[in-house]
Amino acid sequence: MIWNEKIECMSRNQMRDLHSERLKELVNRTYNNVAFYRKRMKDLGVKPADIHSIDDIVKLPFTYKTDLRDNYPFDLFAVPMKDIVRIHASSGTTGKSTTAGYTQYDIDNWKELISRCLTMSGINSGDIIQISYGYGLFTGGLGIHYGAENIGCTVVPVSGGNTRRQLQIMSDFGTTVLACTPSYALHLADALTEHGYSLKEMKLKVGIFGAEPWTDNMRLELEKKWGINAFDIYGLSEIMGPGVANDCIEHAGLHVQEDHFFPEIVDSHTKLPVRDGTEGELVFTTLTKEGIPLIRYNTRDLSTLNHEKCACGRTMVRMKKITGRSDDMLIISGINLFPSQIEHVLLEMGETSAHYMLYIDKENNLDTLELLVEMNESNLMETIRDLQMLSRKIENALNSAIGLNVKVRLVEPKTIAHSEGKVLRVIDRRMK
Ligand code: DLL
Repeated sequence: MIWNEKIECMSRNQMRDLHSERLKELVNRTYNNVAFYRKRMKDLGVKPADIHSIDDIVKLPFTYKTDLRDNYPFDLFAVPMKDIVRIHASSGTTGKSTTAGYTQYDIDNWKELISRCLTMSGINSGDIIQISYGYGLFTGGLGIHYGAENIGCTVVPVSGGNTRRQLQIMSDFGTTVLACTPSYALHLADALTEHGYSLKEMKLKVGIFGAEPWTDNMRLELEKKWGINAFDIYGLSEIMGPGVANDCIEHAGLHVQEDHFFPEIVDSHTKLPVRDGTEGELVFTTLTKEGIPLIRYNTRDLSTLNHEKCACGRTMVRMKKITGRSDDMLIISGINLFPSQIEHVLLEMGETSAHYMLYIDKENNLDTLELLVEMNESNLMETIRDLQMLSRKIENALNSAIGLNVKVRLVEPKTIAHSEGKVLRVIDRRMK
């Protein structure tokens, strides 16, 4: 089923016209209402009258997270506060937090976009959706909530945490859709038997997982563990929250809601747009947002774009599943490493769980890596020799996949802290 066939299957030419029309309107609006953008455009010598079509987007300035921080809390808002009906904020794990303001029109659009995402994931009014993303300033819980209600689902707004209760509700209420981070979905799956439940008594059939990078191998693992179809939902609070993009039944990239958010991929170094299929930083221009419209916001998430029509019938551009951010990239002894590469190797081998923690230290000026990996409950080793052999095997696999020496330490299940929201998997102690 397609929620909004007119838009989601629109011809590329029509979509282009819509982009052009909306971009011109956006540039006018931000120039007139946001001092920050007026100044940025003046500094670049660009006026709204210079923007004739979507191709002119390259004339416009980029926006970065630091700009949001510098204008904290409300200086980038484009409407008076009396028109803002909701505020969300990012947690600010890497610095001061950033805020997003929504008008009623923005909230209504968000509801529409989540309705499209959930429908794309095969969900309908017969479903019972357990929303285990956090409710509050984080956009995950409330963001998905309104769209789920809009398509007529039975919404169970559990919010994050309390594993026992999550499983009890899932079993008692007959939850058919679980919405949470992939790492929490893995934790919940691993906790099933410990809390006295079995998969057989659960009615789950779909997972709506996102808010953090996860590999295709993790998708297969979650699908196997839960017996479900797992979908990837992407978004960020600066742009809206969940629902900026979502993958369809084909699992061949995430459809970007490009009638509202125009995507570009730019080279990480030159910041120049690259062709379809070339990886770079994902940049969004919010074409319709009223509360806090952003022009060319550089997400730092790494992806590629594909404008070919999807087998599902949708024409909306697809972005490749995100496996990391340019600022997540670790440089170890000069070699670039994304944490997702470790997840990929572990799941490919399939002999441990996917719960890990990577510690990076500096010894005698050399970077060292120690990887703690949890064993599977079902695959606990009998002897120290077996443990050592498996550790060596993982070390070798990591070495050939990433070209780095990693010391692997296998630990018992539940030794590593499991997250209820976004997972933390790397502790870099080199600076301390
Ligand atoms: O994480 C919004 C969200 C909530 C998305 C629930 C999906 C589900 P922020 O806290 O602002 O917003 O974090 C945004 O998280 O720039 C990505 O780096 C990462 N991220 C979000 N979704 C995905 C995903 C929410 N599906 C940042 N895959 C983004 C990979 C993701 N990374």
